[in-house]
Amino acid sequence: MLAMQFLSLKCNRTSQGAGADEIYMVVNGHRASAPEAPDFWSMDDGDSVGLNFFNSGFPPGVPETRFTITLMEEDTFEDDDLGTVSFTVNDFDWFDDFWNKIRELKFTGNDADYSLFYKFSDVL
Ligand SMILES: [Ca+2]
Ligand SMILES: [Ca+2]
Repeated sequence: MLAMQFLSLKCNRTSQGAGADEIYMVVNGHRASAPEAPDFWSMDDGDSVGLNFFNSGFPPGVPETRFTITLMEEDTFEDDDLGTVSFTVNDFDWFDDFWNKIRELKFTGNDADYSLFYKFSDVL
């Protein structure tokens, strides 16, 4: 079945406020973050983290299914929303190196600048 394969997340600029960001993602309603506690990636300007997971919320044979990805920054009282990107596979050109192309999503809310790299993958 078709899935998003998340490759890496790069912090080009942290969000408003001093110091590093505590980043997690919400992918189709499910929180995705660092594999061990603490439950986020601590990221500063120029940092990059390798990701190695697939979105698993995508039913087989349903390219209309929507991917919705939100990048969040954890704070003590209220987490900051750094932006949401939403698309379906049908928004892309199947004949333009569909499976191999490394794609980038940008998240620029709260004065931040993050790049999330992924590709589409056919997983069993
Ligand atoms: Ca924070
Ligand atoms: Ca914050």
